[in-house]
Amino acid sequence: HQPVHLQEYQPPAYQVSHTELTFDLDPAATRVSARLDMTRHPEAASDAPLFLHGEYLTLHSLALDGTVLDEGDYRLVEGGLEIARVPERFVLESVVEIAPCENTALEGLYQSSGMYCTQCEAEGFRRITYYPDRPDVMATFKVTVIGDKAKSPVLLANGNPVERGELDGGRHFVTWEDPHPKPSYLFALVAGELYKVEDGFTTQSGRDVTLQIWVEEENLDKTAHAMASLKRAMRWDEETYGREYDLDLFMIVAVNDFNMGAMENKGLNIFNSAAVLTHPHTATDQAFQRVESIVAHEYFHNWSGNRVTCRDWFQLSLKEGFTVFRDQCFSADVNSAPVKRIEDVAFFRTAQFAEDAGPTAHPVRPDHYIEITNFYTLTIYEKGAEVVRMLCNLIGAEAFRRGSDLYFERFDGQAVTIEDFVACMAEVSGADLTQFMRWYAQAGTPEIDAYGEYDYVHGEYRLTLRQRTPATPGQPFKKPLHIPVRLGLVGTKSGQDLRLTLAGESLGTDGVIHLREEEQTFVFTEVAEAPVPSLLRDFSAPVKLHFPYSREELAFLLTHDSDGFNRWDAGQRLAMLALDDLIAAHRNGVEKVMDSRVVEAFRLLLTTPMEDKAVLAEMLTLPSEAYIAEQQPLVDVDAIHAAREFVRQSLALALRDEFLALYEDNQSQEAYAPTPEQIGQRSVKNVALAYLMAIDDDQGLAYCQAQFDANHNMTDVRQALTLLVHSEHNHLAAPALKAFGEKWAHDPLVMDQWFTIQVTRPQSDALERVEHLMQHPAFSLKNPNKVRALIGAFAQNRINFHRLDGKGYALLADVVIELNRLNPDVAARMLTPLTRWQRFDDARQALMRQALERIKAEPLSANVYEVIEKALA
Ligand code: HT7
Ligand code: ZN
Repeated sequence: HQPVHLQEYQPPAYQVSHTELTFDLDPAATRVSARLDMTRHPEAASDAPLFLHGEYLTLHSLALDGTVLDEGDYRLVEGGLEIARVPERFVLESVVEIAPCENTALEGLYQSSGMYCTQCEAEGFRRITYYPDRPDVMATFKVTVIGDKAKSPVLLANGNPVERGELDGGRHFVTWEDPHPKPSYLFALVAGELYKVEDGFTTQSGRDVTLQIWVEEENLDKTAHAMASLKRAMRWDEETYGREYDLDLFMIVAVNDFNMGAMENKGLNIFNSAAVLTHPHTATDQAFQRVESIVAHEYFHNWSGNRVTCRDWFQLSLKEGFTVFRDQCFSADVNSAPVKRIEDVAFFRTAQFAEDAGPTAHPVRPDHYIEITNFYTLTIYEKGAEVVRMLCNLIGAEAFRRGSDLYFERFDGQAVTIEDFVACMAEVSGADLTQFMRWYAQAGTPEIDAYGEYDYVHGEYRLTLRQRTPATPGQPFKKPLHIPVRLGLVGTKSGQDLRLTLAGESLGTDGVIHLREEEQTFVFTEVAEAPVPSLLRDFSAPVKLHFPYSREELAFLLTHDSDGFNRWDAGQRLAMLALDDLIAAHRNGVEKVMDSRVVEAFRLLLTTPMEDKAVLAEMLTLPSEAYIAEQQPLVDVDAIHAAREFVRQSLALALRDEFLALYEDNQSQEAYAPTPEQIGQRSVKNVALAYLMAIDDDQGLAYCQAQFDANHNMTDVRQALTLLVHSEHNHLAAPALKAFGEKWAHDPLVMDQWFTIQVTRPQSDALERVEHLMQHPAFSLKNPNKVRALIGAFAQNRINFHRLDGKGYALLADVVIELNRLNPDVAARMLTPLTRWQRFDDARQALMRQALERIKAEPLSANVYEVIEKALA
């Protein structure tokens, strides 16, 4: 398992200008014939050997310019095939055989519920045929798919269908042409018994595009939301980025077995069924919103990724960070913008910060990797998006749009680098982004220690900011970053944002200061009253900000800050201070006392009308156990759980009537629609119900059971079932679970929810339930959704996964060992919780390391090997 280094990048010695493929499909013996038109790179040596990637292929024949090559003319080497001498221009033909039915890694061509499908990003195409499988080799493709007419009536590939016909032996074929040059990772093929829903979209220039969503027959009624989302995304990209779709046909296919959410193959997006199928009876509001954002994300890749792609995989965030930023802005525009930001940041600060603080920390642009699949991470995606957001805020939205226009125009049809993208932004804005580039190179979460002083005599507010980025593996020393800090000064008397004057320049009432040095003091003049600073508004940079706020100041910001995000954050900080005290009390065996300031802050929230109910729901939600753990120097799993439960119950006891009223006021009999208004109403109602269930309130319990029985929509049913199963009312939970399981036994996506609800319960039998459910006929280790729903969800059940007898760790290790054989990508991802062992007490550290060592002793895939090596380094 050797690492690849960014520094060693070399352009390909040979390009492919046109690729023709014929697939003769068979589960155990698919024949792939390839014809590649190849040309030597002008700068490559005339004796440069030709290397083609290839893995898990059985070679049948190879011919160069029509002459069959025998075994002396080429060499089969590790990871591919080499031909020592080739002409400047030539045609290479090959025939190989592959076995899709044996492919449990779900990379390359595989079978899912009887259909054939492909996943080629990042390096899956080399499992299909011999090819220069790298993103800087771009070709036009013509693909013929031959299949059994009865079993595979539908045969799809990228681009437009140009020919179809019947063949002997009950077989048929369809030929597809994709006129846009593309790298091999965007190739796709699907074949099977599929049914389509069709719609249309007229582009801004008046071209008609046919839109198709292909699914299994029983899912035809679950496509409407994805189709509506697709049309919204197409319009948004035209209006916001001036980007128009470029083929006559856009297809989405839903498959049940898929390693990630979806894949942006040119004209033929392949989706995990969980990321496309929705129905009010089977999918929650959260799932509806996830589908909308993933459909948009994949569609946006058509420009940010497909038309302009990555030179090499170190540049992955070029397409992923930018596209996540684009999908975040889209979701904010079509839903509640503040809630979208709060949700994204809450997730980011929990999960990406943890990644940045662990042994697998890496920069947004890593400089080496062993297995690129391990680098589809929160850092590449989400931190990459935060970096693009900072760029946008630094140069302004208008310049950012000019920069993106320039980028798409200048690099259309090319494979480029992050520098190319940033250079466009610098060119249109005149900004010096040299220091900013460090965001791409330095791993770790920067921390800012801030303090402020108000000088009554001179009317000045002095704000000092000091930045440091902790050491991460391979990067002991960090340089100062260019950090944009958006801020306001909220007057303590007026409760209003004060005018900001810095070095004689007016910044309005909501400005951005630029922290570039290790330490800088910003002196605001003409400050008429003592302020409370509202810092890092809208989370203007992906950093940890420490400011010695008093609880009174936080309560003040919670009600007075004009920035919605920081109002929410003030509430989270206030709750965190109370939680810190309670964690200490639990550890020291001291009686826990609830902070009345938190209760009063919640009372105010509950009694002040708030228009955006989804925001209210967020504000009433306590920091998660995972987030609280992130804030602790040493994670005390039990103390965190006990402290959070204590706060939940104290709030529910003190504000029982208010929560009851909130629940009752937000009941609705309207027909389900995933609108921001309805989602907000359901969120707030279900948050209230959770508080009532935390204290065993009779009325709350009755409402919970009634909500389950009413069976109005999956959001409400799932919440009611979860609250019952996570309560001590087994006599109510057991029949509800049974009824739900029987009713939805035929629907894999609902069964995923059924699994998750059971293994996330806080009671001590959660692990035994996992063991039991792993034997359930609906569970399979070969299906990534099932693995995530059962094993992944259990690993998030912190008090049970981190049991002191080590059984949680042992169970995960057993699963990873099994998955390492079946699906290395998913195996490596499942390992993540064990890699964070340094954060726990000695006893747990020893048990977690023991589990890691046991995995290490196995013959490992590159994916698992790389993660284990880092975790145990
Ligand atoms: N660009 C897509 C990446 C992806 C992927 C990567 C590795 C293994 C399986 C995969 N499936 C999809 C997803 C996206 O960011 O849109
Ligand atoms: Zn993506």
